[in-house]
Amino acid sequence: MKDKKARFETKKSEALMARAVGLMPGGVNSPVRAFRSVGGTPLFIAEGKGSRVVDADNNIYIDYLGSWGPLILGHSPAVVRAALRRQIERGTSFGAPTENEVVLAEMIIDAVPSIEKVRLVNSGTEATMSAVRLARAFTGRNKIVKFDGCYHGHVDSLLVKAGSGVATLGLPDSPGVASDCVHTLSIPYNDEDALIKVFELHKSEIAAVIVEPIPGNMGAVLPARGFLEQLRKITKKHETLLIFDEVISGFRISRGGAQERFKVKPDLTCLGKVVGGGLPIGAYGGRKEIMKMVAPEGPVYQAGTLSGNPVAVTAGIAALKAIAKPDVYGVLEEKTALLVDGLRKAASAAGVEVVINSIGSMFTVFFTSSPVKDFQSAKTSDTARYANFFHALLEKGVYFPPSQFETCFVSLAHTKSDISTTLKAARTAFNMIAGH
Ligand code: HOZ
Repeated sequence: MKDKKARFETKKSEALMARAVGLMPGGVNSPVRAFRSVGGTPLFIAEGKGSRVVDADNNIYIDYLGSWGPLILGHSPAVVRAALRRQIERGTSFGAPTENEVVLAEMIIDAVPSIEKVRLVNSGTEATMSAVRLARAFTGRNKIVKFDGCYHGHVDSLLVKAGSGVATLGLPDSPGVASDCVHTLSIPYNDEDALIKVFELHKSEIAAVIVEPIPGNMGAVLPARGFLEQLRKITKKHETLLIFDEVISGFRISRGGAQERFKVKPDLTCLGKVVGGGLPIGAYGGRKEIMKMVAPEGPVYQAGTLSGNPVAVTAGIAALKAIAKPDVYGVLEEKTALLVDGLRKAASAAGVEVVINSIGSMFTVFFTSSPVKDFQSAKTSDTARYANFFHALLEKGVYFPPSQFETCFVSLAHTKSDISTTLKAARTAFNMIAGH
């Protein structure tokens, strides 16, 4: 990465956005990155290395977006680059099985406690879509229970009271999915009473409960003590499948994801870009008895030319090998604790009320005084304050997600010096918010 100029100027990003808006809806290929809820022009990223990204105007930022989570090793790690180079020499897509698919499947099954058999797909959305279809086929039931503010990709039946971009833009449930929605029941996260009630009302109709065991799409939210266990208990009792959407928490919270950390085994698990080292991939897997219903072993159809694509699979193997080394998660947590502790102190010194939710290497700064335990409480955060905080950090070279309802991620590439630079920027940002 070359020496970049220090001045904060965004003329090239602005010019690119002016071209983009006429070509793509909102100028982007995914809504949150349009900066709609924080205002201003999205930065067009030209390069990423380690903990940093560089935009089209050559501004450098310490990045806590991390491509929305999968970059545990940071941007463009040498091991992944080398593996990709080797694969690209051999070919990029065959539409036929490869040895590396077997290797990646073995690695996933070895790491994730509940996965006995796995199918690779192309995205987290494809994984949740397929898992829901499979759950319906396995149980012979139709209804799906989800939680308000949890986001499972843009699958029709799961775009109900969803987090991430849907929450960011303050959209009601998306038009165009009405007929499927009648089978989706959304209840508050961490609410055991609501869970009991939904089963009282619909017990024998519920095919599956799908949940982000650690929600990351209403900002980071932690499961209350016993909540995941209660979920497991009630789903087992009613012979409903429990699906963990670990697109964010898989390999991020621990090698075996949230299910390993909380020792709760779902029936099916969905994984995303993390198993491709940040390249486009997804996976769903679970008990053999359920997975054997997937075609061609069983009748539940799901397919794709690029499923198990050799490029993404190769990157995934290299990344997962690198994070299988001892103490990766200890180091990540130490760095995150240092940062989060510093952020809390900086906010308090400036007299700004914040709640910072943090687990593993995930965290979110909410501008509220009440605990954030579900979507309702996440929405008490002052999003205008978040927008000011976001822009103040950006000007100081620190890139947080451009929405209150997303999560910051710390990678192994973040250094102590990155963290102290971030804290210095945060002190300025909090003081600016407090009007000092
Ligand atoms: N839904 C993604 C974050 N949870 C955002 C994807 C993107 O805009 O790139």
